[in-house]
Amino acid sequence: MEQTFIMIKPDGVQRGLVGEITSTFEKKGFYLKVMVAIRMKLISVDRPFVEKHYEESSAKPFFEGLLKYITSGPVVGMVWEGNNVVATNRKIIGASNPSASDPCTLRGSFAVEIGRNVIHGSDSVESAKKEIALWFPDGTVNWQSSLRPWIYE
Ligand code: YYY
Ligand code: MG
Repeated sequence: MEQTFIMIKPDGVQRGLVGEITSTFEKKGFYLKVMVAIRMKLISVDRPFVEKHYEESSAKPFFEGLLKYITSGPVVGMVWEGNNVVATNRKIIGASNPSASDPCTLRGSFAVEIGRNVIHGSDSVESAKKEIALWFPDGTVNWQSSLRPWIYE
């Protein structure tokens, strides 16, 4: 099954949105593959790590501000699994700029400015693989929900 990488950014952690964001993906029918107690990373990431994570944006004018923002406090890194999870989670997250995000998306509901947009989600299956390998080099937990047949045909 397809997997995606999700990061709750420092503002999402500070503002107490970890539970609500996680719950949104759970209720949709996706599976958290990096278990909370065992391996969910509540970590502060350093500059070289964030430079790698956002290497595609390294030439952009907002890159320096982005590095400062993402290294400003703890973040939560997660891997979610499900059919079409990459594209679906991007829709649930909403447009990069919250002022253009649909109001029923996470960014549309919880964020105001592009530089404090609460959450990251991989933008393709290929970048998801790259990001999962960067964040979780030891791999993810392999488990199956017993409710799976009620959500997946
Ligand atoms: O994938 P997504 O997070 O929606 O946007 P990207 O275009 O990949 O940019 C990454 C990140 O950079 C974005 O979430 C906020 C920040 N950013 C910014 O601060 N100012 C911009 N003009 C564009 C992006
Ligand atoms: Mg992106």
